Amino acid sequence: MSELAGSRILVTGALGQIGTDLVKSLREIHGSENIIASDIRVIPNHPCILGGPFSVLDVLDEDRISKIVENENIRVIYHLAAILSAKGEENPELCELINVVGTRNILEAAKRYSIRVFVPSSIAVFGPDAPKHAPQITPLNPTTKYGITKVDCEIMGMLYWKKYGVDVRGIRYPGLISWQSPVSGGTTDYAVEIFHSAISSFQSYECFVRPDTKLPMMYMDDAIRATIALMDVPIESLSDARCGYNISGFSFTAEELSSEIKKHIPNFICTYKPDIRQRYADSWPNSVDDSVARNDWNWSANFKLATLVNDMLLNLKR
Ligand code: NAD
Ligand code: AKB
Repeated sequence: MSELAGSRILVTGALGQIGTDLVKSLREIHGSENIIASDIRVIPNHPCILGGPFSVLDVLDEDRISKIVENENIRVIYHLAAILSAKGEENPELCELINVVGTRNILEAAKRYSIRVFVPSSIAVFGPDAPKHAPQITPLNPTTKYGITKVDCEIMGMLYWKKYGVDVRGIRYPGLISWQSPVSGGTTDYAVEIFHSAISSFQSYECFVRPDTKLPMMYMDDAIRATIALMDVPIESLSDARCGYNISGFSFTAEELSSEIKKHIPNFICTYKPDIRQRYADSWPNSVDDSVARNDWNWSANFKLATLVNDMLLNLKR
């Protein structure tokens, strides 16, 4: 049985891409009533709101965080509220505020109430000087504001663990591909948008990165499995990578993705018009080495490009 069985769990930023899938899985495992979904916005009829308890929560509001934690007897937080890379470069001050101050507020609550916390990191922690197959340990010199906030949060997480014993855990997610919610504000969004365009009546997509752009990617099913597994693993298994484990799904170029979709939708046409997001993508690695996660908590991905494309198209068409 899960070590966290019966725990009351808070998810911040729950109406976003990851939260939509994570809340559903957590409710299946722990019971709907034990998972408090929260977000700064309300989307009527969103599955996280219809499927169980939901609270409006701005992670910049420390008092409200405390109130929810106390009232709901929260033992675990999945802290997903953030501003992603593309939106973060448009508004770096907001990115720093939400990502860094929001995370500090959550870590402070975790310290005060002895809560286990998941704080996601990203492949955006790597900069152009990191090896293109990024190891777990390498200099982290990101050139995006978003990447800098993610490095800050990994460092802050380690500080709260080492100084205060707060059980902080995190994963450097690759670009995530999913069908249950729309995406916006990220650089890897093209790998999701392309599917929506392919099944539309236009059967065409104008991709905002070059065809040879190759990034680490992962299907959401694998990402959710990794997240829940990491949060459940006994604390002794975790190493100093605990706040930012590399995990690898697979890597493909934009052109390889388009070709795979074409196998299912022969009339599909992808054209390429790189914009500013190309620069962010170029600063990130092509793939990551996840041997530390494999070793510490037996991580391994299930989905490959062909199975992902098949599953995405099946679910979106439905
Ligand atoms: P998302 O943008 O889809 O969702 C983020 C959510 O946070 C949104 O619903 C938004 O309303 C909410 N939010 C924004 N400001 C808030 C505030 N002040 N208070 C409360 N909620 C607020 O993001 P996501 O893709 O679900 O990402 C979740 C986490 O995972 C982020 O930390 C992100 O950096 C990380 N991550 C995501 C990916 C990916 O491909 N999706 C990859 C790497 C890392
Ligand atoms: C983004 O593109 O900003 C995210 C990420 C890789 O962190 N998907």
